Amino acid sequence: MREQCFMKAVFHGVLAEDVVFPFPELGAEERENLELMLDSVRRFLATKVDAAAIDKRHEIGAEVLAEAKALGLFGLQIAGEHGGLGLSATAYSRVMQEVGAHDASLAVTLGAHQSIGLKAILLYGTAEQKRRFLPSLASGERVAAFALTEPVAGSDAAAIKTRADLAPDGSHYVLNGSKLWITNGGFADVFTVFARTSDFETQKPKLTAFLVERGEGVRHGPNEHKLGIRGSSTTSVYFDDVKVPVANVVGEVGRGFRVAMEVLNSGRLGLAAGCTGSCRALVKLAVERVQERHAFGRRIGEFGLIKDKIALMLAQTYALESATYLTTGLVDAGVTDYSLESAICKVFGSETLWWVVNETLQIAAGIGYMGDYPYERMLRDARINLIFEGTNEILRCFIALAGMAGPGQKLAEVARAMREPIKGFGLLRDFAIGKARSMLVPERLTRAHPVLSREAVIVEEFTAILARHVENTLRKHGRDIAEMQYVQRRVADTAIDLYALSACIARATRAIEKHGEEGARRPIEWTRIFGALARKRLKHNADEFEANDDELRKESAARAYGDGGYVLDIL
Ligand code: MYA
Repeated sequence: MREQCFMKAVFHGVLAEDVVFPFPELGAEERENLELMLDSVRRFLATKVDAAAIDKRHEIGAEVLAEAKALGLFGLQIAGEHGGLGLSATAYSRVMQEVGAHDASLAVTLGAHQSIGLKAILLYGTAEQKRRFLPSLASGERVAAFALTEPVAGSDAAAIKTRADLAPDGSHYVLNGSKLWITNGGFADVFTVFARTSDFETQKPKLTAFLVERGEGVRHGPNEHKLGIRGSSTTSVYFDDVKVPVANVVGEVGRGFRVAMEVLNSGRLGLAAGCTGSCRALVKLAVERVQERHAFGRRIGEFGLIKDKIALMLAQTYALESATYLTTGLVDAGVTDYSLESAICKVFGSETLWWVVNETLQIAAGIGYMGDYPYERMLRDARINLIFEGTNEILRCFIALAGMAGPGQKLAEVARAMREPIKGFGLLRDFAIGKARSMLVPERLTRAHPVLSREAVIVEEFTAILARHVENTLRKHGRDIAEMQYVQRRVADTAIDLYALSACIARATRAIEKHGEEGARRPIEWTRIFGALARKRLKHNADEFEANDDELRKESAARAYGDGGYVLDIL
């Protein structure tokens, strides 16, 4: 098992290229099984799932859900011994991609059930819990939901108020509290609930994860009226003196926050896969539209500005697909820490989809805005991805701070060693050698195909720049970096581009090695287009590390809080 992943090393200025090269591939048998599975999923989606009707009726419908269950779609990653299909992270994501391409409401329902709802049982459940819960969840006889968010705890997940008090005889907990915006809340039978089990009054309490079965004391509110994913059920869920057996604690008592984070790490990958599917479906719609629509005596696809949109959509979708499946490949290879990569995939996936859906609607122009066509529904459906499973803002902070934690620790150790130079001699020597080496021999992506050398240089150059800025910032500001969100955003955006471009290069390299340059024309082209886009953003962020108007913007916002909004007028 490999512990550390690619991006944490990047923050130290190190390109651990053996982690991303060769780009992961499914084995022949798994690939064959997956193709068979995808055939039946596609048939089911095409013949039974009417996305427009689901959106209008605000429900998926019992018949569709029953068929999805019969196909095994509720137990994709649950092991065969518990009645599931036992798919790898890659195969699971590939199926979610297919569903996401067809209908977001169904993708979200399936994702809430197994990407996050029952995931804690897979990751932390005891053998007894797996036996007790998984078979009925795999068949879809019971549906799961993930209950973390509360009225006062959204991004600040640790601030939840729901509490679980251990009964005096120690046999069960008594659960009280309310959860907000719970996907599948209207019909779920099993909830993974996060509650305080001690430190009831503190800001950062110890949380515990519980498996709570619907029964006495469990109620849900009405379905929320939503902008998109209208066929999915989103409700409040209330727990009033619910008796939860001690045997239903998942993971250790007091370690629930870690359980929630690990579940979300894997959930965010499922979301990125769904976004990949939607992007692919939108590119198809756009390509069809530009070839059938005529203006000024020509197909609109012949115009340069339309071609530009299509080319950028292709390149961004390729980058998203590459980053997503690089990460699922790492998970399947046994990498245990992929928290940065999955957060990157979630942010990059949701923003790529939002951009692609907007451009596709723009290409469709008038009809894009009308309710009789799929574009506006897909736009509404796509919007939530920037918000749930961690808002993109909080995830940018997470990417930056979690990435900088390693270099921060190292600098602290060096500072300690400098105070005790004799004891810390070894550490200081290694640090000095590492510094000298990184200045003389910059890190290289030696395994990138030479055809992609320009793109590889972008990764090399900006990895060094990122590491330098991280170190300088940490030296100058130390722990205060926790409050410096402008810097965090730049660091996170740099990390996102570096990861996505590395994934493109690794995948295109594999394609060239297998099919030759001519056979790999698309991956090469899209890597180049994405590389050029990424370079502009990376350069912009690097420049802004040096000079920016952060303070001016902060002051302007603070003044508006006093003013109560925009106060100027032309009158
Ligand atoms: S579910 C609700 C989603 N909610 C969130 O995602 C909450 C976001 N907030 C957070 O993630 C945390 O509160 C943050 C930490 C990150 C802000 N992996 O001191 P800390 C460790 C591993 O930073 P805080 C929903 O929306 C950290 O290292 N560890 O904590 C579903 C530290 O460890 P240590 C992690 O300041 C909707 C400790 O935790 C991670 O309180 C349905 C404390 O950290 C991590 N990631 O805030 C979706 N993070 O103490 C269905 C932190 O050892 C979707 N730590 O140093 C289905 C898809 C469909 C697709 C459709 C497509 C069309």
